[in-house]
Amino acid sequence: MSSLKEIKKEILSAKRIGLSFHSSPDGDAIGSTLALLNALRYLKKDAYIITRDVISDNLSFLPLANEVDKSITEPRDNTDLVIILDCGNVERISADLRNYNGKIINIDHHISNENYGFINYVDITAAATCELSYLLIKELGIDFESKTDIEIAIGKAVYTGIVTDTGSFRHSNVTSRTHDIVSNLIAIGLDNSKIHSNLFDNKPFEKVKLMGNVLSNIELALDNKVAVLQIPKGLLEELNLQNADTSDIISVGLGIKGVEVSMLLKEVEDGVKGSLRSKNNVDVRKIAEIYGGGGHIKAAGVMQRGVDIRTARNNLLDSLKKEMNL
Ligand SMILES: [Mn+2]
Repeated sequence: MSSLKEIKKEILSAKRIGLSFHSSPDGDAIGSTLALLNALRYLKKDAYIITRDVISDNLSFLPLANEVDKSITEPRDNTDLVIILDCGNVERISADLRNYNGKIINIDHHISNENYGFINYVDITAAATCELSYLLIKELGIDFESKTDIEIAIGKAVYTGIVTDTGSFRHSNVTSRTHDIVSNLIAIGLDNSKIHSNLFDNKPFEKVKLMGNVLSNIELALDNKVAVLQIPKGLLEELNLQNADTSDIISVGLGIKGVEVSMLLKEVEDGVKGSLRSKNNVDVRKIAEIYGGGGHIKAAGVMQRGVDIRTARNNLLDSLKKEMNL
């Protein structure tokens, strides 16, 4: 793994820096990127966001979130550095880099990261890429000790990625470093409770209706050890929620007594998107990888193209059956 010092050197010598993240960005992708964007602007660097995505409603409170608006989808002229955060592989980057020949720095915590950068800073012990953004920003000279507005602005973004990628500090990816970083942010005045509320007590009414519908059709499979949740395409259209984040619905399945794996299937234009979460020892990344997906041991995602939702469900259950020795 490269060092943060090397990344600092590249940032300081770059003339124009583009930042991007994984498609359908979550709290960590957005948080780690906006933390760095705020820091770079403060340091008077010419930096901007490249993305094909728009920001989800519950992340729009973050400083500079308005710049995640897909107005720039490929590097602007004279960009000599692109930094990609929280994205394991090139295909998933939310930016069009086909005509870009400059340097790419890859900062991530996914175990499946393909080291596609000129510099790769991949720390799989980080609970969130936001931890790495925080460390890099400290390396850049913002010490998170002086209680300034810029430190709070960056802290909001860092906290957001950490709280969303750790299930509010309940997942096993949390380390003492995770708590150290957050402890420091709270010491300089970060309002953790308010951020949590912005993130989670902010659902559109239709989203709650969607949850009700999906939960009323939940099924248990494989000796009641796997919860299966399905979102047919028509349902999202009916509720006008085509772009909504549905990642929180899956955790309800995992909350059921005796369930070890929760699976959420979402029907999209060209196939079925699957999310998998595991409670104990089942490595769901292995299951996702069988169908070209990836992720972490306890949280993974996979897109199955050209199949209907029933086939996608059966494929994943067949693979889980073998993996779980059932
Ligand atoms: Mn992440």
